[in-house]
Amino acid sequence: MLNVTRPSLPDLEELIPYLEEIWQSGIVTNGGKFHNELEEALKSYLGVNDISAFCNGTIALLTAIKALNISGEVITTPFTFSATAHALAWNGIKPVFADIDPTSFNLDPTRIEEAITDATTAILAVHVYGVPCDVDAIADIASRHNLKVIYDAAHAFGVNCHCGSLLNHGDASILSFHATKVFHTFEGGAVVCKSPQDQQYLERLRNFGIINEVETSGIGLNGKLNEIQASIGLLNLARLDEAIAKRKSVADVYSEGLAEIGFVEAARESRVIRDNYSYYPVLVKKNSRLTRDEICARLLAQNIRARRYFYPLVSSFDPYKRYSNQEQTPAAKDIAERIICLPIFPNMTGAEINNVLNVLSSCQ
Ligand code: T4K
Repeated sequence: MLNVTRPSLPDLEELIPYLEEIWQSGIVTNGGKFHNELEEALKSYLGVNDISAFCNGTIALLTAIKALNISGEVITTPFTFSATAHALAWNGIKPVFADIDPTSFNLDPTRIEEAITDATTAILAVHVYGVPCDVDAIADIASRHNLKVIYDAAHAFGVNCHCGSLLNHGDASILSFHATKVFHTFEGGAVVCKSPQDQQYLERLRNFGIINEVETSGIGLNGKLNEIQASIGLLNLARLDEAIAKRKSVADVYSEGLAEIGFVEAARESRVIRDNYSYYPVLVKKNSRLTRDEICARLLAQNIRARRYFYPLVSSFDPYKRYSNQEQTPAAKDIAERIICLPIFPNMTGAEINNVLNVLSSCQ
């Protein structure tokens, strides 16, 4: 089966020395040597002042929301993975879904502004597929309405926008290091905060709120990344540029092939200065002979499991549907009904890419 992604794994022999050292030291978690080395390496790779590693992206987001003391209502996108809205709801916050821009697939700033009420305290925007949100417009809205901004940058590892690392925008950005991501630690995540005080408080919350053996402050949780995850991260980071270059080659072949196939359009956007090629989304045109689901079924019949990220919209899920309505976000509804994410990963072979293109071509 050709899945939407396949994780890059370091050579097993490279991992052995890390495991030996972990076994010898007996320190397997709670801020061990490799954990600290990974945080340092990530700071310099990503071009950020500080970063805190987490056990996964969802817990990273949950903790960032808590650290920033966000409450009430938060404006977010329905076109995302469920974790984005769930992290708000777990914090007792109401996610308010605003519509997206049909070219970037990210929150449309004008729709954000319309959704602001007296209860709004923050904007939680997602850089979907690693394409940067309109960070300047969002910063402007936030400062005029005194709102915090969190970016769910789960897809945006290593992405640069017009002014350097995308992660330097907003009060905090969160990353996912899940196995399906460009950079991974099997499971993992991280948070970059703008303010050093927020970063410090976040790190305390990551470890139950513990200050010292006798003092705890803040309702913390266990968000720590362990030493084996950190070792995988260090090994993957060393090969990341190579992996991203391979992803780019796959994307280039797709783009060339898709130019000949009329019923889909490549869905990429121009604000990216340095892309990570984490996903390869295509949109099925409205006048296409086959529906998106019929095309996915044809691909599956040839053992190609493309994915409909992000269909259905999160706003239609059980916890949210009682107060949200897909008709209020027509652009998101339309994109969710026409999107297909094609398989893309560093070691995808030419034959695998051609297979995908051939099936798509036969759907014309
Ligand atoms: N915010 C956003 C915007 C996100 O997209 C995500 C996660 C988060 C927050 C939360 O971050 P984490 O807490 O996950 O760190 C996958 C991922 O599990 C999820 O991390 C990701 N977004 C989401 C978009 O995709 P599924 O349910 O589609 O995963 P699954 O198991 O179907 O995997 C996809 C394909 O990958 C499989 O067909 C096979 C392949 N695969 C997967 C795994 C786990 C492998 O080849 N090896 C593997 O180990 O959610």
